[in-house]
Amino acid sequence: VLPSWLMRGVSDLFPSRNDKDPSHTLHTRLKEAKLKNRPLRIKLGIDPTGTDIHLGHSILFRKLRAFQDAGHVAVLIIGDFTARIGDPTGKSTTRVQLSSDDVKSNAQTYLKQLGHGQTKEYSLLDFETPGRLEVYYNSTWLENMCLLEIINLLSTGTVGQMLAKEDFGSRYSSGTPIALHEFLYPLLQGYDSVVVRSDIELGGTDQKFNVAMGRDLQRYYGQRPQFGLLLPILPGLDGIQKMSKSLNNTVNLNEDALSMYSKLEKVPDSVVDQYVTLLTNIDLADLTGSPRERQKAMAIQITANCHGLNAATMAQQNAANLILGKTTDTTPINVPEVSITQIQFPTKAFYLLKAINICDSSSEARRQIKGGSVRLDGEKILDPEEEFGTADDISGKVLQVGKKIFRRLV
Ligand code: TYR
Repeated sequence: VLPSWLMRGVSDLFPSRNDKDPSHTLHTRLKEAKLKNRPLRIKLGIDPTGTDIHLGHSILFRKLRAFQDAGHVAVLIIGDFTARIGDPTGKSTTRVQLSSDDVKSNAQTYLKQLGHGQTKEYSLLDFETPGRLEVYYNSTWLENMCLLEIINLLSTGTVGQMLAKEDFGSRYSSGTPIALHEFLYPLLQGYDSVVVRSDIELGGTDQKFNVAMGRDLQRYYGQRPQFGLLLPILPGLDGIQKMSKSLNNTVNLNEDALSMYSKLEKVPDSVVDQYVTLLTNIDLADLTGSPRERQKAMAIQITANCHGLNAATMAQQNAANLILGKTTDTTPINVPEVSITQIQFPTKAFYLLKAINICDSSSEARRQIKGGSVRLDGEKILDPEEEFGTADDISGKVLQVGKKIFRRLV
């Protein structure tokens, strides 16, 4: 009975029913909200530990946005304080604590990527409609918490409960140190829920423990506990491991349309349905056609979400041209890289072609250049003796020979 936009892609909703009060389901809370004309408060916290937001993160923001569009209040928590401790979830060792400056500048780039300063059509979150978004930095209340309050917080959990959390448990049994401050992380995240009076907390499936901690603490502070709405962790472009910057299998929100499209068009068939469900509003039943067509439809829609349909269609065209070997008006990506670190600069164009093994001999290289089939970032090179002064002059550019050979110089 829950709306389909709400349940789309959801892997866990808890509690589904409260034994003590069976009427207390998310359904009833939504109904009550409507009746009293009091929107629900949907919490999503993000620790600004890096600079880029990727599609994996965007699943949660899309869900948050769906709640905004349905008239609820998105409560975005920038975990500038929690980021400094680092969420121990999924980690096998204690995390390095970040400096407050790093965290502050990361937070700014996050807000920009979420669409701060843009109209709501083109941004991930609705920053525009009054009353639909509250943004908090959790250092506001966590930084100056007094010891007494911290002791209160600590008194609500037990060591056994902490060790039952999978990552702590396995570290404890394998003798990998757990620093005491790491136990504070779930409690601080839970305390955030108390401060913002959240009704629903969104998170990845790995956040169940932390979200449940929020429920306990809200109860302790005399509030109605939040619901947890958990969404899957997105597999990365390899289709196997989770999307993560450290695994180099991400698509970042700030990538250009061509780069985004070309990466997405190539994800393994096995994950296309998940991408469609979690990152678009396309109905899977409407997605007919060959696996290749389905993949393209997914890639174009996700690219369009970030860049608009025009840019996405153009990216699709450019990507196709790239494969056919035509030149594009945009710098191609996903071309094999070749190192130019061994080359002595200044160097001449014909020598470059030979040095990176595209041409077997200097004379062949000269011939190719004179014949007009060599381009650097789309621009024809016509003089074999053209000189490049330093590696910086050509580094990052794409060298093309004929219709099929592309190399990115690095
Ligand atoms: N622990 C969350 C994560 O790593 C981030 C978070 C931080 C969530 C503070 C909520 C919160 O209140 O994804």
